[in-house]
Amino acid sequence: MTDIRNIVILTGAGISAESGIDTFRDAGGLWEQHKVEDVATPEAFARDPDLVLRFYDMRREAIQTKQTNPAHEALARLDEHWDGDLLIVTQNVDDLHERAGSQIGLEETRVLHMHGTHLNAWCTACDVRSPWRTTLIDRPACPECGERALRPDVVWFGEMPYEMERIYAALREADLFVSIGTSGAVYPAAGFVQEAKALGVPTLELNLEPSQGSAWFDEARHGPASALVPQWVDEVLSSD
Ligand code: BV8
Repeated sequence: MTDIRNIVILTGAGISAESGIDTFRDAGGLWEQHKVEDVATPEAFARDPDLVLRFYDMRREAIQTKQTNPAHEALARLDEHWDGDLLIVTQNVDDLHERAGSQIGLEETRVLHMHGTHLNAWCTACDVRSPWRTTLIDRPACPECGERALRPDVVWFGEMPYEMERIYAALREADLFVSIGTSGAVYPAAGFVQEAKALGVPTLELNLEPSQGSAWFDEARHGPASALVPQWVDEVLSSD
């Protein structure tokens, strides 16, 4: 681990599982309760906005009752002490990375929500994103333009994820790519390990079980994130 300066970390629902936030595919995960195509697509929002807004109101309220776990906290520690480049790309729409202390006070955030966040509302009239912690089902007015045209600020299936250029640029500069708590089922995130491999970047998977892309990783460690991530961060910081 000696000559590692720039690290890109991808996180998924598995890193927040031990905080009590449902994952997508695990038994009882969100997909069982709600078919993807019914709630997380622009078509579904056009067809039945109440169903979609209730779905996100429920999740937005739920994440605000959850706490960070040792995996989030270990990445915040790495963020604080790592003087190389570090980018935490999360597929999660919860704010547990930030609440654990990642990125506080830095000019450029080191946590990137490629699929958006529950804690913003996005106005489809004036295109402004406003911090939001309550419900959208009652069609509140946009704080900026007053229009009642707010939607969740999340990337739905068929929509382009956020900051893809910044992610690919960080992968091009990376000395290590680490994937934590993700099944590798959803693209383009699931393709980052192949991108890293093509760039000759060493890759590490930390996951409860082998993910769909497990075979692409140079090294894979399986177990709960709350154990694997603090251990890996200790290794990295002690090698620095
Ligand atoms: C797009 C926000 C065009 C909303 C989400 C190529 C091939 C096939 C299909 C496609 C393709 N390219 C695009 C597609 C279509 C589609 C897609 O991938 N479909 C899949 C279903 C086949 N992708 C898209 O539509 C994307 N947009 O392609 O736009 C484009 C793209 C690029 C360039 C040009 C144009 C948009 C996808 C984003 C959709 N929005 N979320 C919301 O949250 O409601 S996706 C959502 O699902 C999450 O954000 C995340 O990405 C995904 C869930 O996956 P995970 O986070 O991995 O969670 P999961 O439950 O699956 O797994 C949990 C893992 O954790 C498991 O492995 C488990 O073992 C592990 N685990 C559990 N507990 C623990 C643990 N690990 C450690 N410790 C524990 N305690």
